[in-house]
Amino acid sequence: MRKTIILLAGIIAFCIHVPAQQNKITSYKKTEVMIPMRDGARLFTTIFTPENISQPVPVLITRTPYSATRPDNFNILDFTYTANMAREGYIFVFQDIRGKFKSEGTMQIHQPLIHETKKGAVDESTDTWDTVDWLVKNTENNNGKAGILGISYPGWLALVGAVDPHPALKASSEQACMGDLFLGDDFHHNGAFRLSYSMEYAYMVEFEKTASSDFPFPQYDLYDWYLKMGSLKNINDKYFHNKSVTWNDFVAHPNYDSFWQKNSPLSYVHYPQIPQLHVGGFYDQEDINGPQLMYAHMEKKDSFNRNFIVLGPWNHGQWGRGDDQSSRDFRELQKKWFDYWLKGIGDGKFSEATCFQTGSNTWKTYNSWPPKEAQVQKLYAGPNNTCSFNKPTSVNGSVSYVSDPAHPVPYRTLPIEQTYGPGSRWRNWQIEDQRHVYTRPDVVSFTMDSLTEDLTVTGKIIAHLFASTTGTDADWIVKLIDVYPAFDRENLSMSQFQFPVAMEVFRGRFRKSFSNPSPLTPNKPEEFIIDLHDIDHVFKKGHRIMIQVQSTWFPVIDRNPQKYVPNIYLAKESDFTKQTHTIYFSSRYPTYIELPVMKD
Ligand code: PG9
Repeated sequence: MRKTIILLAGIIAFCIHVPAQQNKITSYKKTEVMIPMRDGARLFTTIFTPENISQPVPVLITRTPYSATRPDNFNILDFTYTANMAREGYIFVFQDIRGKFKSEGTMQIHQPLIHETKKGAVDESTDTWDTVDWLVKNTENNNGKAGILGISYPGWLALVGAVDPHPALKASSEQACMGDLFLGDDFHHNGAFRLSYSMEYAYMVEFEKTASSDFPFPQYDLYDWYLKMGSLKNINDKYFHNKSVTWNDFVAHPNYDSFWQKNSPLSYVHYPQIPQLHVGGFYDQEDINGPQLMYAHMEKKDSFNRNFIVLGPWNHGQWGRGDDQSSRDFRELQKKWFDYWLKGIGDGKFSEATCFQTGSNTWKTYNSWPPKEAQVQKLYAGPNNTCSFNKPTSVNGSVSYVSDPAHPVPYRTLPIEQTYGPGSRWRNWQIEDQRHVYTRPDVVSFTMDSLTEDLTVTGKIIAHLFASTTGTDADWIVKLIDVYPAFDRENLSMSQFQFPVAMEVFRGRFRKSFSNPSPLTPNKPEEFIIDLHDIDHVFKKGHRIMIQVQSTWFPVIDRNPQKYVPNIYLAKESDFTKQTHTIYFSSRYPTYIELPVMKD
């Protein structure tokens, strides 16, 4: 009996010892291969295999248009994003997608999944299938299971790689994927064109196959450069000369036509065929919408409970590289996710939604997203630059400002560096103090009294803006701002800091339809409904809530001529006109923001 107990104890100790042994992985071997796809194109792939492992491990794939070749001295054990997983053993795979860097074939940015409708066609989903198939058959010491993850474009690749997946592909995590490129990410937001980002991105990705080159701007601060560049038409006339397919698509498809509709994952990603962990940042300057949109879209058909979401206080992909606690915590969650689906470790109990709540700065979990228990309260703009939870009763109430495309409001403090250029502050502009525009005459702010208790707002923020213009088109930028107390004696610069909790732009012509725009009627008040995305934020006692409205956000958003023209990408310089815009806060036209408020 004693012997049995000792033997049992020995077995238990051995079992417990297995993960400890895995912890000791100290080296990886790197190999480079060309993996053949079904159409004959071969894709360049780097594989990092752990050395001296005692049992087979899963494969974790990242596919990218930004180069799978890491610097020679790259050590997967030091790669912040997955270092915790590397220490315990995974086979890491990085692949150049077709047409980029060392891979064969032709790249088309954000190509829809054509294999769904065209038999025999290849796309990023079939390329993922072929890659997984090759890897599980050819990679030493793999356990027959694969996962896919990535941030941004690689996040979209993880999303579409999980459509019609190879049987060995067991889990995916799309992170900051591009959702709909007309409605909400990268290239446009609600039909408004993201000028500086899109122009610089198209140049970077399309002008050279084997490099990501920056547009050769002759100056550092680009606010002025974009202003002098004038109408969008000049990009082709002076710089691109019709050589960028993506730019030409912008010009050819100014509305949400079948080109953008087919391009949207809403049309070709339907439900989670394998477990999917969507991950997004509340302050993502590129793809804030993708994870929220795709989670909500796939959730409608998630009968197998495979759809999950994590949201945190991050800029684009910060959770993958950040040294802050929330990023580190996320990477532990990411490890648990893949450890469970690919190694069978853990109980597999993942919360439907996991959010790092800002303001309270704590992690929260929810059974549904947005949480059903939140109750919408309407925050109304009011007279004398105030706002409150009381609906306006006066029949009159409005404020006007002149919006001049020749003097657009900068979207962030100058200098506006090249998006990915040296010293660029692009990553953090969504958390900049909005006082840099507060005093401009073409920005209006409505501020509430100080809160007497904490107010927790969790879920989707929707603005209902009642506005008019003397022109026939207009852009509306609405911000929900957390104004810090008047005196922060420990950190003086945070006193009255205007923290933009949520903000978004809407191009007026699309108020009735993104596919069939129509001119605004001069001086006619209309309602513009603007989705400011999901948040989880505590406005603390002593803080004030502010609604801020403006009509230019330059040069991240191109200038609206404010005179209706059929195609803004072809507008003439003379089409750009100064107009007076009016925001209403009357009983008939009550501008408000819907806040989903959580009760304790
Ligand atoms: N957000 C990026 C992007 C994807 C697709 C089109 C344009 C930009 C990215 O960083 O991958």
